[in-house]
Amino acid sequence: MFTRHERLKPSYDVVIIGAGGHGLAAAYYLARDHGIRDVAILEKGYLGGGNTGRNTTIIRSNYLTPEGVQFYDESVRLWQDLSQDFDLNLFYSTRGHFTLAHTDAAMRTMRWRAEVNKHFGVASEAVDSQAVRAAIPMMDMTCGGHAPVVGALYHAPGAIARHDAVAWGYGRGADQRGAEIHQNTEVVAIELEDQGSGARVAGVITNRGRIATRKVLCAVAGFTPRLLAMVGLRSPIYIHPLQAMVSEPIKPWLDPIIVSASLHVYVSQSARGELVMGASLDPYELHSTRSTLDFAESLAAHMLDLFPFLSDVKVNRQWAGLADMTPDFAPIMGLTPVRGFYLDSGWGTWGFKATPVCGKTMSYTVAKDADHPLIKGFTFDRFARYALTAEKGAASVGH
Ligand code: FAD
Ligand code: PYC
Repeated sequence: MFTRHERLKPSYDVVIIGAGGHGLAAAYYLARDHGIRDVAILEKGYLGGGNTGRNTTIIRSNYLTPEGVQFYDESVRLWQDLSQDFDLNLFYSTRGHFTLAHTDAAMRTMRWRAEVNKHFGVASEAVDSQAVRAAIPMMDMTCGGHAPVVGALYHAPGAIARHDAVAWGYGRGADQRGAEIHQNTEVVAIELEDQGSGARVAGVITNRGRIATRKVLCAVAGFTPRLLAMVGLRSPIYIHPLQAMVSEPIKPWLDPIIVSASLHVYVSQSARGELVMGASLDPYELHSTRSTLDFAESLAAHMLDLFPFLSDVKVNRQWAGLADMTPDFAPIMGLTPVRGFYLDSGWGTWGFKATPVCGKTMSYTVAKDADHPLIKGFTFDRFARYALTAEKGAASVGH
């Protein structure tokens, strides 16, 4: 699907570090919307091999803050046309998304989210337990007797898509428009110069040689702290593993996406029939993608609280990714104190759904050297200003 480039050029207008969905989408829109084609996307492993190829593909815009709701809503809009834009089937499938409430306090947060969502034209509503029972008749509404469902936040636009295909679609589209994708190419240092007006980017050093450039977009998710250290910046990002697993394929029976923060479990059924399941972050900082038996056991137990009839279903695969967590559960995007160094990070457990809107807004930001209006709530300097964008109440599960 992509041109193989044997050599790196000595310079590019823009270097993008990371060929995950975000880096590739930025390259695609830089070429398509801004006419910037002299772009190299450098990937230390293989295209889509980071969190883009490890996530559980939930797409939704039922966030809590006005900044979040508007941003993710724009992404959901962009998702609708992507298969046609790429001429590639992304298996985008609108399912509806239930966030279960097991307590009155949780129900209050659901109502709060529903009201903010509706204010911005996003289809979310708080529903009672009868509505949940009618929509998901196979669920044990008592959850094994220890966490009865009292209601839910229902978000009709909730969707899933094929994650690998998203990376391939953006990668192929960027490649066809002139951008170069270089796999097995690791950025090991970033060169800065300072001619009296503060540090600015001069180039990058890779395991295949030096590249001169004035603009670097860093889209490396779980590797962000290492890249920030290369330009002398610190952020409040901590890396935690996030694990997931899938069952063997079974006949389609689960249409909506189900999330229970109290039980630390979420599940959807893929087009292949696999149950795609996940839970909270591992509760310790760790740069590792190893899976654990503890995770599989506790997730399976919570799945059986919701759906006891699944007890004979086998687990097929388990894996983990590196989640770049911020204190307010919102991303860090845009300009930084180093001129020419742009950041798309802090995507933690929630960045897959944002892939299209990140590509759009970061390409604008790099092309114009000015933050896109939609990312104003997510800038690097918000921590210094104590102006956080508190999204924790809308995180998918207990993370
Ligand atoms: P990545 O896809 O991780 O790409 C970054 C790339 O940078 C990697 O390929 C890496 O190899 C490369 N790189 C790193 N350092 C260097 C270097 N020095 N030089 C060159 N290349 C480098 N989000 C949702 O919205 N919905 C979900 O349901 C969901 N589920 C998730 C489930 C799991 C188990 C995990 C782990 C995450 C989940 N997420 C979800 C979060 C989502 O996967 C990420 O936020 C998103 O994929 C980030 O995309 P990215 O392109 O920024 O990063
Ligand atoms: O952001 O909806 C989400 C999500 C679900 C699982 C991990 N992240």
